[in-house]
Amino acid sequence: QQKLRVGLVYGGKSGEHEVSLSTAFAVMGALDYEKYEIVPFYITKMGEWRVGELRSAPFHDKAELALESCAGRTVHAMEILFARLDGARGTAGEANCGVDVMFPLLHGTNGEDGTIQGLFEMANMPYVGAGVLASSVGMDKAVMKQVFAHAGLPQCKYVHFIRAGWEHNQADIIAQIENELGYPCFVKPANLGSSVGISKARNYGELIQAIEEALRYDRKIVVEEFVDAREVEVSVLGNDEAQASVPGEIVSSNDFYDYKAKYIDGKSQIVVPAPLDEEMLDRLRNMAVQAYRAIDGSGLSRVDFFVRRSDMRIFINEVNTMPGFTPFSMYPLMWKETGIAYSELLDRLIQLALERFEVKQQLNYESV
Ligand code: G1L
Repeated sequence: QQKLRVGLVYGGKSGEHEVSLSTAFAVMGALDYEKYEIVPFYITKMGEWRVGELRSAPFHDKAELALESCAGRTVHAMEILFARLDGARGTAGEANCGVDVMFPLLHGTNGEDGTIQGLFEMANMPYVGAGVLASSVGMDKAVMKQVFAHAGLPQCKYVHFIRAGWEHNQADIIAQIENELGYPCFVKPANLGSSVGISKARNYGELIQAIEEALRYDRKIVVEEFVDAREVEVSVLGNDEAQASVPGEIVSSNDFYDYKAKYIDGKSQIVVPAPLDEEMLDRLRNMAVQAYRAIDGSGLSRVDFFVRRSDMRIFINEVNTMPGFTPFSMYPLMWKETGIAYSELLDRLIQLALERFEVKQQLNYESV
């Protein structure tokens, strides 16, 4: 029985380089080496790809992920394209070391997601997680909100515009924000890749400042109404018949009393299941799958909601196709509580990648 070769791609130019390394180390440590071999692909902060040797065990030390000894063996991202076009099993001598499935653990370069997925599509390689469309929709808050609206999912009020609109109609945009949203409101770059550039505006002066600041990070801006709410999240796993996990809640330490919670940082805790009644939990799970379908998700996504304190109304916030993914992150913890342990989650994700690829190959053959 030949082992499946998994290409772990990590690092990258983004601000989450270090997070990506910790995640890759955790994933590498949890894979079943009876079933898999791995090929590490490290993308340096400069955007250079270093390809490691085929391995049948994890690295002992996280520092080895940098593939220093392979520094001479670098490939251009585009070389990945030459590997699998014939559909045959590759060999270790090829640019991609003959991997069977790619497992990307990073945001697309410059935070424009869907890009690395596009590279794998062009190379005709199976890959774990969301496809091109879901990845890019999930990266653009403005487009994502329009998709949610079309699917009839409740969300908080918002206004969106691009830099050119701001330059020409500043007064109209401000009037729209003040009339429809009021203060305080949140100003965010539409591109979710950048966690920077987000601010809360309490008045006209702060709003102008917040928009100018956000425009430094993106040409598209989203302004959201303030909702005094609890933050509840759901993990979704699957392709066309996706399943939702038990919902979890992020509780800031001020609200935290005696739940059996998992520590995230000094300020917040994860509580799974979220302390809500069964009916609410059911509605959240259903809405999570609806949102997943609306963005055409595959593989996995974490779907984030607000539950308004005053009336317990649910608002969808966002779908994250590349959620935090260490064993202590929300996404795997919610599955653990639902009955799927971390290693099994990795097996399922790899299986889903292969299934999606097979279905698409079938379509391609039939159209020839
Ligand atoms: F490949 C998956 F499974 F789709 C996947 C890809 C990326 C899951 C989770 C992530 N997350 C990350 O890569 C990150 C949050 C560590 C970004 Cl740096």
